[in-house]
Amino acid sequence: MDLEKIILIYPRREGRILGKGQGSPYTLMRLASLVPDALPVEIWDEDVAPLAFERLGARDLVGITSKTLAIDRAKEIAAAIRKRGSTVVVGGTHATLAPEEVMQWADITVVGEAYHTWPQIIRDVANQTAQNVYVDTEWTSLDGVARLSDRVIKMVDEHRRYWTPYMEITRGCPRDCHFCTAIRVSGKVMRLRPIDEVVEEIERRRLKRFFLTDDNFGLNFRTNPDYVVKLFEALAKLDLTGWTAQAEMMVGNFPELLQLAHRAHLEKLFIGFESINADNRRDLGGKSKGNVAEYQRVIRAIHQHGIGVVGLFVLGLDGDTIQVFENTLDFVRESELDSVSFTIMTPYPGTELRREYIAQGRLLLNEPWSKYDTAHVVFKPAQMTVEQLRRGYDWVCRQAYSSSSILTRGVRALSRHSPSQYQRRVFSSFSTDFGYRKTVSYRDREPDFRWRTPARLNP
Ligand code: B12
Ligand code: SF4
Repeated sequence: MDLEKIILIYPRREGRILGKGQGSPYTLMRLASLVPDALPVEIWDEDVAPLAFERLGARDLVGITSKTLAIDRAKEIAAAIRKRGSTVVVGGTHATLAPEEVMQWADITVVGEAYHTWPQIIRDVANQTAQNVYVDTEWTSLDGVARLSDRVIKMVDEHRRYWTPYMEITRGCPRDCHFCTAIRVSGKVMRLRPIDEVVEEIERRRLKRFFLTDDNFGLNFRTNPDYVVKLFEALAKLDLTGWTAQAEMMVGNFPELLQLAHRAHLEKLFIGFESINADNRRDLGGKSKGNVAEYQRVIRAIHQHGIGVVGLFVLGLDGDTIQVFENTLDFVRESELDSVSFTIMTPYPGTELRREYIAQGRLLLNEPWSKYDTAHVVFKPAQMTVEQLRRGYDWVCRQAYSSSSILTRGVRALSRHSPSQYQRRVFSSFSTDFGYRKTVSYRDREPDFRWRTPARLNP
């Protein structure tokens, strides 16, 4: 069969923010770049525009990317597409973690990275020899893999249509936190993209700012310092406004690298402190130990080099009682964090955590996948009721994301820069907190959630 076109779909979640999509569809841009030049390819991002099902026919191949929280929408989209006779391929996080579920409604299910299987699928569908499942969990080298093509860069037009461009420099994480899905999607081997390819991509995409998709970029400070030095030297030469990355707190122990990072235009590090409660030590995967004095030291050490710190905290771990909410908020207020994110512990499919909850009879079995957005409780906490965790989380978010709290943190973050930098930094000083506030506000749809009404912590 001669394929007519390939469509790649990102199912709706956030919608647009002030007319633009939140972040560029980087996953789909990489996959679209693997489509042979002779075949037309399009990216349909449902957050940015409604899906044009009427344009699909029997000779089209449609790929859908999947996160757990959007999988029900992906399923609806697949059904609509199959009615038009097109072939549906589903890959990404949820397809990798729960392939047996996705196989029930997709023509083809893709497990793992598709850098090698996706081109194979295109060939097999054209030859009518496609299988139901393709698995790629070899975690092969990233050298020269899925370089963004010019036609894809032009088609996506990310500067005009999106607020945040994404970029991958390293992939994987050798730690094995029992709640983490990222390692099951990106592998446990840390892989590094060649620095000349990274620089070439930044220049060709004309990026000034970007958010790294790397799950634990900071770990490279310890495991691959030579690579990090060379990367920072190369980035320092570029005309960048600033970039952000995820890291664990031990980056605070590498002052020379932080100094170089600042020169390389690193603007903010998202640090997984995870919990201020030392009773959770066992669950924190060895990277943070609930030692708040150490957290404060690390925040100061990073700030000293002119780099901002976004603190990431998880609530509802087994050591948490209702006291954790006030204690976390107190820590956030006392620390000089630039922005904060709170998530509720979430037992994603494929994780050790989920297996534990199931074995202990603690998983709430009737919750839909859409509630796996880290802002809903989908399990029974060990030392609280479901309702207490829910209300406590609401309360922390309402306090921390009130307009005055966001303003205080944003102004403080801005004041760390020289006045000549204010104009450049004003957007990023406030955007992270507002982004998180928007994520939490999905809860607005629930009748008893109000931004301004104080919640009772102890119902
Ligand atoms: C960047 C990122 C984001 C960005 C979004 C980027 C975007 N436009 O999609 C932001 C910061 C907005 C974000 C938000 C959230 N994220 Co996020 N995010 C990531 C991260 C770090 C990297 C993803 C990425 O772009 N990787 C680079 C690209 C090139 O690789 P890839 O996406 O893995 O795609 C490859 C394969 O999966 C496969 N593939 C993917 N799709 C398809 C489709 C087809 C057809 C095929 C053939 C193959 C295929 O091929 C690709 C090439 O190898 C992942 C962690 C991870 N390692 O996956 C978490 C991750 C996906 N996020 C996660 C979560 C939980 C969230 C949030 C709920 C967090 C929160 N509390 O706000 C929100 C949800 C927002 C939403 N709308 O879905 C979880 C998902 C868990 C799950 N089971 O669904 C992950 C796995 C991290 C984690 N905590 O474990 N996220
Ligand atoms: S350190 Fe982060 S990316 Fe690595 S396994 Fe733990 S949670 Fe996952």
